[in-house]
Amino acid sequence: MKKNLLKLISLITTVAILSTVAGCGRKTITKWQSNAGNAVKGTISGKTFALVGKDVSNPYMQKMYEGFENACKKIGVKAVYRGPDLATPEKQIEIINQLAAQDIALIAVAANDANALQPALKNAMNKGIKVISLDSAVNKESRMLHIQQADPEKIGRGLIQAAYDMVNGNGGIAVLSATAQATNQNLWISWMKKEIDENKDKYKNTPLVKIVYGDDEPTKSTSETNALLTNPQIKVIIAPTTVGMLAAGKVLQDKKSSVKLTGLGLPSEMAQYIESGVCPWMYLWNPIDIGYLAAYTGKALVEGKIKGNVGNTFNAGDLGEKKVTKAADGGTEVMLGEPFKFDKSNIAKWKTVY
Ligand code: RAM
Repeated sequence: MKKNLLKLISLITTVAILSTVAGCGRKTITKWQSNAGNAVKGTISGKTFALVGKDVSNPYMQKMYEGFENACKKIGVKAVYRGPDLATPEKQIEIINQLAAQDIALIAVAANDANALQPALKNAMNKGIKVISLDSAVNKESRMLHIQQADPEKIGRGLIQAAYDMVNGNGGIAVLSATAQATNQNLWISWMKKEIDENKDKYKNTPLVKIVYGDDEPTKSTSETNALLTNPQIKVIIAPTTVGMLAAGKVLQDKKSSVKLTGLGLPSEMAQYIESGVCPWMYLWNPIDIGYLAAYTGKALVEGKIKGNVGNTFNAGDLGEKKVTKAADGGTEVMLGEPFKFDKSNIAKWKTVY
C-alpha cells in the first residue's frame, strides 16, 4: 500500500515537472512531441543538413559550423561540414555535386563566387534539396534565401568612418580583403566607396588608395600587408575579413608600425592587438549565431513552414522569431542583427566567447 502510494506520488511529480518544462521557455522538439504531432516525425528527424564553408581551415567558418551543429542537435538532424582547402568556387562546385547525389535535406553555403555555383545549386534544388547561402551570398536564382549577418550598408560605411576617425581625417586608406570574388567582402567594399563618393568633402584627405586581396590565407594576407606598408600614403588598413585582420595585426605589431588597423575580426584572435592599440576598434557579430540561424531556417524550409518568401516568419530556437525580408539583390534574406563594436572597454569580456 505504502509502496503504491510512493509510486503514485512519484508519477504525479514527474507529470508536474514535465508540464512545467513544457509550459515555460522555448519550444524543444522531443520524441513524444514528434509522435503526437504531425509534421516532425518522418519529415525532419534523422535527416542530414550540410554546411559548405568558404574553406575548411578558416576559424570563422569553423565557429559558424559550431552553431550550425549545435542547432542541428536540438532539431534532431545530422550535421555535416564540408569545404575546400582553398577559398575557390571550383572545389565548392565539386562538393555541392557530391552532396546533391546523397540523401541531404539542406545545403547552406558560404559562397566563394556569387554566380559560379548556380548550376550545381539549381541541380540540388531540382532534387528537392533546400538551398540557402550564409555569410557570403550566391545570386538570387541559386538560393531560397540568404542568411545576412548584418546590414551591409552599415558595415561598409561604418568601416570607412572608423578608418577616418583613426587618422583624424588625414591619411590614405587601404583595404585588405579576402578573395576578389567574395560576395560579402565585395558588397561591403562597394558601400565603403559609396560612403566616400557621397561625402567627398569630408574624405578629401582620406582617399581609398588601394584594395588588395589576401584570399583568406594567412601567408598571402601577411605578404599583402607588408606590401601595403611600403606605400607611405597609407595610414590605416581596413580588413573586412577575420583572416586578414589577424595577419595584418601581427605584421603591424611586429614592425611597431604607426599604421592603424580596423575591420571585422574575431575578438578571440584580435584581443592582443586591441589591447596594444594596433587596432583601436573593430566590428563583428556572433559567427556561431549565423550557423545556428541557418540550421533553424533550414528546419523551417524542410518542414514546409516557409518558402523563403518576403513576410515568412519562423521560430529560430534561442534566436526567437525571425522574418524573411527583401534583400538588396532582389532575392530574400533573414538578418541576424547589428554589427557589434569591440574596443579596449569590452574586448576582455568577449575574447573568450568567440
Ligand atoms: C572571414 C571570411 C568571412 C567573413 C569574415 C568576417 O573569415 O571571409 O566570409 O564574414 O571574415
